[in-house]
Parts: sequence; structure tokens; C-alpha cells
Amino acid sequence: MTEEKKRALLLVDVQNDFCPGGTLVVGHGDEVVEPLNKLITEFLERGEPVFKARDWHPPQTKHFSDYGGTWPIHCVQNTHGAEFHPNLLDDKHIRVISKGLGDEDSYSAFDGTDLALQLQRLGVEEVWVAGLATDYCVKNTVLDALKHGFHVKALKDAMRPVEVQPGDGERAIDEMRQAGAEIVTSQEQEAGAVGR
Ligand code: VGL
Ligand code: ZN
Repeated sequence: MTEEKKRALLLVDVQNDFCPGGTLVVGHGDEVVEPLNKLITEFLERGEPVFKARDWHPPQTKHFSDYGGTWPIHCVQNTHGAEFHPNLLDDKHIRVISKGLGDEDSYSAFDGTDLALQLQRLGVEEVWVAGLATDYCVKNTVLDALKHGFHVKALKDAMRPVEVQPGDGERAIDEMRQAGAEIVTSQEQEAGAVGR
């Protein structure tokens, strides 16, 4: 057995408002739940850390178009829309990271949170990132993880883009790749297939 990098799973914003029926729907957003549940199970079975980031906005923020920003009201703290998708696995070992508490568009799960510190304390070297939306919070989280020096696997099949402009999803994938992320699918990453 060769040395394995210590890894963590980081799920971005798999919340009701980004899924069908929500206020800022990411097309087919709920399709990420199934592949992510497999990964959550595998990580927890191996005793590896799992993080769920959530968009966690105050009722009034400049992030929302009503207050001068870009987006419809979504993921307001303690509302149904801000809850994780009901089918996404939960477990007492999963750590929750709340972001977007202020007036800025902070898309990255590292922005204004102690996520980097938590990962460093756990000795994590490699982060697997997926969730919603590919072209905003996933992309910015991946780019920040790389800046913090983590190896990043971006799980292409377990993310979906919001695509304000058609093609934004593919462009985001290219940006992540060019910045140094490994673009993979969750199937080829299943426990047995990791093989390092
Ligand atoms: C997101 C737009 C606004 C995201 C969050 O999770 O990608 N996008 N807030
Ligand atoms: Zn938001």
C-alpha cells in the first residue's frame, strides 16, 4: 500500500432553494443527491471527514436583487429553502459550514468561514468538491481550496450549473481545471477504484 493523501469530502449548497421547487433553481440540482449519498457513506465508513457547506443568508442582504444585488431571495437562515435537500444523508459526524452571512456575494465556502483552519487541523491534503452551483459556489470553493494548497478533485457528475449565461457550466469546469483541479467523476472515484 502506498501512502494515501488524507482527504475530505466537501459538499456545496445542496439546499432546497437550489433544487426543483426552490427560489433559485439550478436545473436538475436534485440529481446530485444520489451520487453524493454514495460518497458520504464511503467517506464516513472510512472515518474520513465530510463537510456540508450551506448558503445561509440574512433576510436582507445586498446579495439579493431586492436590496441592490443579483439574486432572487434564497437560502434565508432558518427557512425551509435553506435546509439541505431532504434526501441528502445526514450524520452526526458531518460538519456544517455556513457562509454568505453578510452583504457581499461570498460564493466560496472558505470565504469568511473557518473551513481552511478545520481542514488543516484535521491534516487534510486533498478535498473532493461537488454540489451546487458549478458556476458559482462550487467553482469559487474549488479555486479557494487550490489557493490554500489543497489538492482538489472536482466531481463533475455530482455538480450542476445555474447558467445565467448558456455555457457558464462548461466554462467553470475549464477554469477549475486550468487552476489545477483534477476533474473526475464520482463513479471512477469509488472506494475500490481509488487504488493508490
Ligand atoms: C449560489 C448564487 C447565489 C451558489 C449562491 O450556491 O452557487 N449561487 N448564491
Ligand atoms: Zn446565495
